[in-house]
Amino acid sequence: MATTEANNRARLVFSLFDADGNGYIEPADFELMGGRVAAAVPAAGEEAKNRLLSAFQRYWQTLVTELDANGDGRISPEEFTATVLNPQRFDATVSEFAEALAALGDPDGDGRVTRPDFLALMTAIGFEQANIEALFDAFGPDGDDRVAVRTWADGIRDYYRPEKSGIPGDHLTAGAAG
Ligand SMILES: [Ca+2]
Ligand SMILES: [Ca+2]
Repeated sequence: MATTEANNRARLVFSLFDADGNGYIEPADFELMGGRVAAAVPAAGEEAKNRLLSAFQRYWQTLVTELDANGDGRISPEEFTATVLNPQRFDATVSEFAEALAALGDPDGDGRVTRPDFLALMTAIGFEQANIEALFDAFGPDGDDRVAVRTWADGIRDYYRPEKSGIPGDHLTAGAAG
């Protein structure tokens, strides 16, 4: 059973990953979003950017392999709902994406992500600023207003857990779900 919060989180992911807004997730959406996210932190190295781009590619491959029930080469909102029904099929892909995204937010490699870099990356994915700020605060930033790369990556994994509610990631759907 997926919680209401988990379904809201999945709906939000679908709407953002449908980057061109045509109602389906397709390879073009991942190209669009990949380009945006890779450019969000100018100080990030090529290796980190390429890692993120390949994580996005794997994400698409997993979606089309696991969810394209009618075989039309694109993922409809109805097909996407299976992500919360069969989370184990996505664990490895989500984890790779989580690590790659969080690492991109740490260009100087100190294991911490600053608020401006966090904001830039999450805005590139398509989240709203107020939601992003609330999430960052929920992660418990340190005295220099940074959160651990590990905390963020774990937060992304939690976001995709269908049994979870009341997690920091639920700040992202506030006012956006429905
Ligand atoms: Ca689309
Ligand atoms: Ca389909």
